[in-house]
Amino acid sequence: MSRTNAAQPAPTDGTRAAPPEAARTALRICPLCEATCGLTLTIDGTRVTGARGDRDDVFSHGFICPKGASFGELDGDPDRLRTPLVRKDGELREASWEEAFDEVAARIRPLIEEYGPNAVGVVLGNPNVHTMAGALYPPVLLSLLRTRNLFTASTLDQMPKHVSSGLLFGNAIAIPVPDLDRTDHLLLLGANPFDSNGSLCTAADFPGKLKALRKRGGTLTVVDPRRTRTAQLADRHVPIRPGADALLLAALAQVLFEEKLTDLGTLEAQVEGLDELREAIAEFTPEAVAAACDMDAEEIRTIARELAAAPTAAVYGRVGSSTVEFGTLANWLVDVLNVLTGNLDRPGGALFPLAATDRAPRPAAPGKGFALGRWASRVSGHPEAKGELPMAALSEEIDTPGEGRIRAVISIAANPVLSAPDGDRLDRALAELDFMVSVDPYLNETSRHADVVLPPPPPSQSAHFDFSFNNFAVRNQARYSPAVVPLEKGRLGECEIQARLVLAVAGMHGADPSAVDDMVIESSLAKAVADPHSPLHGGDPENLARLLIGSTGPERRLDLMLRMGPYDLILEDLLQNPHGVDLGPLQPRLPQILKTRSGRVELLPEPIAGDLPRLRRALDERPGTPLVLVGRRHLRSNNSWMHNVATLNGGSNRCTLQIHPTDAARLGLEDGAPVRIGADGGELEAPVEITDTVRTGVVSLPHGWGHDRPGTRMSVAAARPGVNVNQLLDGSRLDPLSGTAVLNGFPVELSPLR
Ligand SMILES: Nc1nc2c(c(=O)[nH]1)N[C@H]1C(S)=C(S)[C@@H](COP(=O)(O)OP(=O)(O)OC[C@H]3O[C@@H](n4cnc5c(=O)[nH]c(N)nc54)[C@H](O)[C@@H]3O)O[C@H]1N2
Ligand SMILES: Nc1nc2c(c(=O)[nH]1)N[C@H]1C(S)=C(S)[C@@H](COP(=O)(O)OP(=O)(O)OC[C@H]3O[C@@H](n4cnc5c(=O)[nH]c(N)nc54)[C@H](O)[C@@H]3O)O[C@H]1N2
Ligand code: SF4
Ligand SMILES: [Mo]
Repeated sequence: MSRTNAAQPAPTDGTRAAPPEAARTALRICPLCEATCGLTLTIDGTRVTGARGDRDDVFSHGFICPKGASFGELDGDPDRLRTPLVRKDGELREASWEEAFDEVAARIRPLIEEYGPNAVGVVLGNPNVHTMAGALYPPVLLSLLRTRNLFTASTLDQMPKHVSSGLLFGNAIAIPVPDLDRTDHLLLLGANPFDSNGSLCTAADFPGKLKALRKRGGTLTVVDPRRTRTAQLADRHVPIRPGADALLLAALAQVLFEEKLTDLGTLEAQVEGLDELREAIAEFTPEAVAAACDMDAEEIRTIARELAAAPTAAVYGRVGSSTVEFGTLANWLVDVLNVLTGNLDRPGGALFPLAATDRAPRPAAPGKGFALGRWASRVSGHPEAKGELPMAALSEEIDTPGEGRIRAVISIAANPVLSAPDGDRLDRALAELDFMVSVDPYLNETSRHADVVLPPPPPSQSAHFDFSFNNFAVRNQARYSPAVVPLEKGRLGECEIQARLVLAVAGMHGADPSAVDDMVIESSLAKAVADPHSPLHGGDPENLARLLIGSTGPERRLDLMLRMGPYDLILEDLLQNPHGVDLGPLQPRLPQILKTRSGRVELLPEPIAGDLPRLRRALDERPGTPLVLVGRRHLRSNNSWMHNVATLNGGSNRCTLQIHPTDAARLGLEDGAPVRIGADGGELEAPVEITDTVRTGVVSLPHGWGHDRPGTRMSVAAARPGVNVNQLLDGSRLDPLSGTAVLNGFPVELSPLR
């Protein structure tokens, strides 16, 4: 075994890394996508010079992808900010941490005091689920600040799944994942794990698991308007018309009822609303949906029969069935099909993981259910979902005058100028704010508007634990990586940055940042000792607090969560097992996980029933324009922020408009020539890429590009900027129940450019 970081002494700066020395290796979980692979890094002094898959990792067994392999370049990117920036006389200048936090406190407190907490918009981006800081501090910030103006990447992504789980299970974070290692049949919609490495289904080497499924005689059906690398592996590829997944899924459920193929097994006693469901979807017959899906009715019947006939099966939908007009309905129907075939909560089907930092199990009991729309956005009246408002409505909440307007923004790990609809409007809106602070390693399209930029250190200098993704992993396990390189002089760890930000915003500027961790530990312990189902029940909070191990506040919080958790683990176990602790295959968790009022799975919740008429209307609608646009991901990218690494940017990772040869010929478009793309929100120009991997009637442009704005500091990205696909949207197309932006399947018009 190579020398591991865990065995090294803890230096005073709170990391467990050894001081700089000659080349060595250290283990680090990769934070670059949801697969959470264990990496073995080669480190020369304080520089990461190489990365390979850790063969002994209990979860990833050596898997690595090109992004993980570029860990060193990404970590050492010279464009990463090293010191805070504070705006003086209109210009961002380097400043000390003291100056930066003084400025935050001095600028944001008066706004809160004068206009109330809703004057502050909190914007949380995707990397918060990839850092310890992002899991541990934003919840504290939000509970102290109490703003209703929370916007996160979820409403550009998976909010439909949260809403559907909230309604079905009473628990918005209870998300079943396909049991990839054991299933006999996978029906996968709108996901391309060959390039994304999987999402809301944390599985290192997802492609390998799909190959293994087929090798053991299982079958794979992929529903995607593009013939992706995932689709190429499938036994059946269905190039559906974008946006029509909910119709297809409803028809599959209808066939199961009509042909008496439903078989709920042990779920029978745990669900309610079966008859109402049958009734509600009766008119979505294969014949009725076929034209809208652009499929044969007979093929739909076959897919339903295959699903029912498989000994075990899982239905799984992701981004392409989520960021669409009927996103919540599609996500609901995914789990409805898992229920109707008896596959929910059984091995080989779709199961609920149990993370080491989850609460210890307790007896099933009726819960409070899930409420939607407890408040609404000020301008358009969008209902909140899971405490959030649609990211697509952020700009109007800033730039529409009137009481309750957002005057300050706290942005943590977010780049909505590129990732959300109508970046130009948001760009202008952010420039109008009274105050903005960004926690971001880069000066990019969004952070360039901040008055204060607080840059976290690169991942090598940060400890890692997957508080989020272990909840969605196909196998229960726990792994912890201490920082592998000591914090560079003059830097603050991201946990400390976010803790200090919490204090500055909450009116406690200047207090010791450990006060935030102590506060959380104290209140968690008070709850735990009073909770008869907690392993800490009846203990003495002060003694328990003293027992906690860990050289930093975040480590002590992790230790506490493990102690309150289901597996009898403490931090020491993770430190002693640097390749991770395997906690076994997923197990059934119903009915314990349910928090519905009925204590059952509620198959036809009222908000869903209320949205079905909209789906019925779609049966008769035909697309007004011949072309709709969908996105795509590239293996060597990650949303908007990895285009600054030269080894990842280039080759086939390009911002081109993919179009089928038939459509290209009809429109007189030539491969490589520029084309003008027009839609609701604006116009763009991009080079044409003719390929029959997209179906006819569909074009594809990737997101995260458009790095041509002034005032950014990302030199590699700026040299190959691409265009921002989200400029085609004006922010008005949303899935109404979840507030999620429609980023896939919207109409566009093309015209050749000479
Ligand atoms: N058209 C279209 N748009 C999309 C999508 C799509 O498929 N099509 N996908 C959507 C999806 S799924 C998502 S999740 C969103 C993502 O939307 P965002 O979260 O807004 O975008 P990212 O590009 O992930 O930007 C993350 C930001 O975090 C910063 N960052 C990186 N590492 C760290 C770190 O360790 N700490 C901190 N504090 N900051 C860090 C980066 O510099 C960057 O500014 O985009 C959405 N937008
Ligand atoms: N390499 C790389 N990996 C990533 C990311 C990245 O940017 N690059 N981003 C990370 C993030 S934030 C996320 S959320 C995950 C997302 O991971 P996935 O959900 O796997 O996302 P995509 O690769 O965008 O796959 C979505 C697929 O849906 C298809 N699609 C579009 N519209 C429709 C439709 O109406 N119906 C159906 N059935 N399909 C449709 C698209 O053609 C596309 O192939 O990936 C993560 N991993
Ligand atoms: S698959 Fe994801 S987690 Fe694994 S090495 Fe690649 S980027 Fe990192
Ligand atoms: Mo995402």
